[in-house]
Amino acid sequence: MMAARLKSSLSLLLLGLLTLPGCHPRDGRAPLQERELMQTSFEELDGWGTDLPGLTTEKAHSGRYAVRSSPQQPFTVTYRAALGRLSPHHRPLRLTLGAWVWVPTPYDDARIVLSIVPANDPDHPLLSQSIFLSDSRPYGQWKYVSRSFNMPDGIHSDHRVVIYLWNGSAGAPVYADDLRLTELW
Ligand SMILES: [Ca+2]
Repeated sequence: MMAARLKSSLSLLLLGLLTLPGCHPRDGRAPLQERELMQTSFEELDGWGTDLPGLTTEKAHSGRYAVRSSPQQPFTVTYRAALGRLSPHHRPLRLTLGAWVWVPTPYDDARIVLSIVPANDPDHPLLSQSIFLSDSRPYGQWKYVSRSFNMPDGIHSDHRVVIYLWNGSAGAPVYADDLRLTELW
């Protein structure tokens, strides 16, 4: 009786383990996992000089600092990193960028831009796409936005990932904080 119950429990346990996500290797490979490539709350930029356009303490989702775009300061401090430094052993297939943003109204159509550019030719990006910050509610408070970007053919380790907040045609300041860039790997 006891042995039968134990056996039944073991079977259930095994069944549970087999149905857990992550226990089914895909074609012999480990399951895809999210890997963090970059995250910033902008706190660490404090004290690094005056050439940090848009860095502000007017509003923040975390800590004291965020970035702010406005008609007077349309481009904010820019993140640049070589793909080969972010993903040293492979070419990423898809990147996901998430951020907390503060947008006053649906008409303030600022955006966070993600580009992949040649190191020596930044004016000719292989990819340049945006998260449109005024497309979703709420307004006048912090909200989370994210978007995934499929990597174009032909990328290599020397290409740069470029990320910044851009004012677009917004008439009032827009804020962003707690940016996080990940890949599925
Ligand atoms: Ca912050």
